[in-house]
Amino acid sequence: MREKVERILQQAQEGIAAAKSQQELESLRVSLLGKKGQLTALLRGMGELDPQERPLVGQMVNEARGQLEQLLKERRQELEARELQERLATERIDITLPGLPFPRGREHVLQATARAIERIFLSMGFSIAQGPELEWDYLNFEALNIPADHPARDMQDSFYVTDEIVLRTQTSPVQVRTMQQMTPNLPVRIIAPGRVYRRDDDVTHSPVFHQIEGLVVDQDITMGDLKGTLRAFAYRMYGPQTRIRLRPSYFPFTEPSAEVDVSCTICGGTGCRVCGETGWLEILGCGMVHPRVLKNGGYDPDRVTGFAFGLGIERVAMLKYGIDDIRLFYQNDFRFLRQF
Ligand code: 2NM
Repeated sequence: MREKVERILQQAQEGIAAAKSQQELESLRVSLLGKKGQLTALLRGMGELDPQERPLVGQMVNEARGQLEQLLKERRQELEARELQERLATERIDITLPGLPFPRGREHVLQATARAIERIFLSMGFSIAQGPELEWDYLNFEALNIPADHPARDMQDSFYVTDEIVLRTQTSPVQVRTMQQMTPNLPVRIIAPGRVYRRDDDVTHSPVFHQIEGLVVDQDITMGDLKGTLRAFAYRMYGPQTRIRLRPSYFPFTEPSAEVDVSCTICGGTGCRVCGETGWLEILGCGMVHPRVLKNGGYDPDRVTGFAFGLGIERVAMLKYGIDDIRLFYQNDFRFLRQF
């Protein structure tokens, strides 16, 4: 019996010393001291012994249990300490490393372009007018002398919400609203910046884009006032070397109408890829406000005249920076936006 106990002790000591993990140590403990363990089996078998031997054997087994428990405890502490050392070595955090960079936001190139344009007209005495993006069909088309059979009024070209309401296709309805509110006061001198919507989608056209339109109404306003104002704008926007030219054009809401070119801001007028070798860039449309539009705004076309103009903010930015795809403005790719 003593030999049995000593053999178990001997093997257990070797096993415990060789255990490489707490898991391994635990299964060793169960196989020795657990319900079905070797030492437990010895205690169970005591019933078959001579009654006189029982106390002695019992004492022996209990001593062995105590020794094993002590050995297991010591080995577990060793393993715990070693595992902690390993984790401290491998999971070390270098608190002196720099943090992850977080890109700082900045003004969007379209917002910056709009503000640059607004600043110039504000300095010339214009005020900023605003209006709704969902607009009455009447104010968006009818009041601007755009007839019912005009292609712009087709469902194919505009976003209709109901029979009477449309997502504005230009900011000019804001100017009609302003005239209606101001009449009969003079002068009217406003710009209307904002979002507009058209059924169009390719590299130079977006279904949502941004416009700034201007309107001046007063006694004796002439085409000379229009040309001088736009020249001053081009000079301030693109520099004092900039020239402008007006080409006859057509808009339903102005008569006469013109398209305005500026000398190419990239090559200065000698011809390049951006201006298509012409030396000129078309930047806006303009004209003398049609008498019917003045009338719809509440003014008497026999007493006052006016000029108006409109430009696309995306177009201005694309020409300024040589951007060839309008969709880049809306994708919010910081690699693109950070360049401006
Ligand atoms: C343009 C071109 C020409 C324009 C006209 C008006 C209004 F309301 F006064 F009649 N606002 N803007 C206008 C004139 C817009 O955009 C290319």
